[in-house]
Amino acid sequence: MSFENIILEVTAPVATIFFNRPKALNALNNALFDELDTALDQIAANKEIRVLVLTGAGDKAFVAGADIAELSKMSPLQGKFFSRKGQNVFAKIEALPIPAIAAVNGFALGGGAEAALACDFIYASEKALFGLPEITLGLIPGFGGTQRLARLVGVNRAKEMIFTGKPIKAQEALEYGIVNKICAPETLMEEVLKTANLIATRGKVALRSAKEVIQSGLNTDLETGCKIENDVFGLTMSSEDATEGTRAFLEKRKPVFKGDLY
Ligand code: CO8
Repeated sequence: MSFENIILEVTAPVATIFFNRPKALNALNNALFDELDTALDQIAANKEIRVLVLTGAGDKAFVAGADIAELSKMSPLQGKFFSRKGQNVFAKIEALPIPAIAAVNGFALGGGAEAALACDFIYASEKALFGLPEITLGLIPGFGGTQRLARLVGVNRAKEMIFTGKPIKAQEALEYGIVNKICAPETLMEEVLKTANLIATRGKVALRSAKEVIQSGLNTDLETGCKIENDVFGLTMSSEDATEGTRAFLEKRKPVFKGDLY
């Protein structure tokens, strides 16, 4: 499948997906979701890729939301299916066996904020603006935003953002814990790639395990979460990477993680 609405750039060990509809500020339409879904499958199947970065093409937007022109023509049932499609594709980012970092280079509104929230963490440009403005359109977030934002920043802050529809700047997003780091626009990708490449040196099996355990644990109580951690810890110990990592430490050398699964 060739892509028109996204760009997939693979420079192993990092893959970068650019949302690529700059004339519409990278708004998310049906075709874009289909392409993103396919790209995520390709990335998950590629052993050489250890980290995914998501960003927006152009210098103005990460993603300015769902495509309002497309949305306005949908029947309620089509809207429901579209919402489900977006939820499923973003859930795929969350369930990806490798870490995903959002490099938010501008507007991250509505579906754009929801895309970023589905990533494992976010670096943002000083110019970034986060918001869930659906309420201003007479709508509510529909790609997981009501759930992920409330879990990340707490119920009351999420309610304020969703009820007012008012976007917040990068600094406030940092204070809320939405963003891990703010960078100058011209150094954003450099900073993201630096972190991505550092993560890529770590064991792929352990990264996958850590992501899975954190994610599963978030949706359960502490005791169950620790039980999941305990089981996955045991499984992770059986990996070649774990043998290599501990041996390399004792031999005072850098580990070489192959990431192979038995
Ligand atoms: N959808 C479609 N086109 C868009 C969108 C969008 N979300 N955002 C911007 N564009 C287009 C504009 O129409 C304009 O196109 P044209 O040049 O052809 O007129 C072009 O991009 C540039 O936009 P502006 O001229 O408006 O640029 P400004 O710099 O003046 O403003 C803003 C930038 C503030 C980002 C402004 O464009 C804006 O407010 N955009 C809409 C933001 C928004 O409301 N997003 C939420 C959308 S709804 C949503 O995401 C719901 C998700 C869940 C859906 C569930 C499925 C049913």
